[in-house]
Amino acid sequence: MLDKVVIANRGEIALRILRACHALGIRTVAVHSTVDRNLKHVAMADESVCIGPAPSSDSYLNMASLIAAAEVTDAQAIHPGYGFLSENADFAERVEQSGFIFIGPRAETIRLMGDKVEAIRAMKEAGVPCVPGSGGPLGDEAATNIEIARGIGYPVIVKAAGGGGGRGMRVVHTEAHLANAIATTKQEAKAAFGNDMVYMEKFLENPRHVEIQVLADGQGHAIHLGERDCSMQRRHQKVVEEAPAPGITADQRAAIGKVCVDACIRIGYRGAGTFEFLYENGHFYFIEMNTRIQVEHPVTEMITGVDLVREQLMIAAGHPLSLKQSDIHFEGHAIECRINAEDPDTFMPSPGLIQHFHAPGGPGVRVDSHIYEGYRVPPNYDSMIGKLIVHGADREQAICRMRVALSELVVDGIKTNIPLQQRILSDGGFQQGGQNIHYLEKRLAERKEKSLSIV
Ligand code: MV4
Repeated sequence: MLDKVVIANRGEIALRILRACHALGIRTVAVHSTVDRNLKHVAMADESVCIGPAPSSDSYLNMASLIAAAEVTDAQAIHPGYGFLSENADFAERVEQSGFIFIGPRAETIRLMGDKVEAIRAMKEAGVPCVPGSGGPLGDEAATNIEIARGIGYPVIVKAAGGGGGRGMRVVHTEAHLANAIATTKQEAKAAFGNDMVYMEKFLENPRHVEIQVLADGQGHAIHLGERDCSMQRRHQKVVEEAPAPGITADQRAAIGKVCVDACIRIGYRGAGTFEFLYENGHFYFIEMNTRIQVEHPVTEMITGVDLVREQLMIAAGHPLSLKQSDIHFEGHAIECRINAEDPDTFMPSPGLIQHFHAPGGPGVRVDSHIYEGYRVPPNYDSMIGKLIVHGADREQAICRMRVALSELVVDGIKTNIPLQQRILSDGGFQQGGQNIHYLEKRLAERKEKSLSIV
């Protein structure tokens, strides 16, 4: 087993990784910025290293400092968590070239999935269903691009190969707007990602976001852990996630799961991974693959009983997967509410001192959070301060448990989105289940209209 791991992250996921390490008897090194010396996992880690000032560009994104932290503490491996350097192929490469284990896929795999054109090409080749599209980068010839769009049928979406997660995309409804949309998306992509390559897909108007969790050992074994529905989102930020996805049958799950597993084996995937699909009219369409542990991984853990971070550590230590597909059973329903330090109506960040904190409890209730009374949420990072996760025998029970848990949860001193989460869990459309990616934003827009109206 690994003997010492550097946790190259902060907040709740750093704490989550620390817990998985300690449960395996692995010693931990917390790295933190100057404003983060009071993080809970820093106090709990076996060792800690200050890696720089508050701006993440000078600390959590500073590759040299992170590798130096591994060197001075004589650690064996680096866990990148999510965000920051977790999907940076150059970092993974530098970590391994410095003689440490990068807890994640091979750098080459991260690089492949970072190029959305190449990722789609590889997945299509591996038999994964993709959105009808250009099947490659768009060239400069207007007539050819018009032909491609006609072949796909409007509306189409132009996406940057270097984008992902909602950055660098443009919907085109008519031929008259095509050339301009391509040119503008290229310019933006060049500025944002240093790569002006773009591609085209059929624009699906009302899909759901359904993703498949996989684990692979890079030694020829892979399994899937079912799907999550992440359609409740605002501006590409997920707000509520759940597993399983409402309405997906066991047969559908097994079929799309097998497709993902086969693709993992084909590309020699190693570690935890997520295949992102758009789901519309009973069909799955691959859009991107994430090569990191994801924020919403707990809902999968709750319905499968598998500790995904433990599995990441075991795989990184070189163990072949100990779980077979036949060991994976799906039980009940899990929901996760992201808890953010932000105004529940305006979404403005609300950092500051936590004066009172009470965590909910009871059967099937899990709190993944690093906050405590007296902790000050710094203004420098993402506003997520924790996740509330519940499990129930079915979706209805999970919703009931989440509503009770939200009512018990107290975070005083700063504004949080807890009131928004309570409204979502009480919403008829959410309770019905299976809403598409536009549902939350539509409901929020309706509410805003009503609050502005004097009648
Ligand atoms: C799409 C799409 C519709 N059709 N691609 C946004 C994030 C990035 N991962 C891909 N995204 C989309 N790609 C086609 N061909 C709609 C979206 C999209 C979306 C996807 C998932 C979750 C939320 C979303 C919100 C707006 C648009």
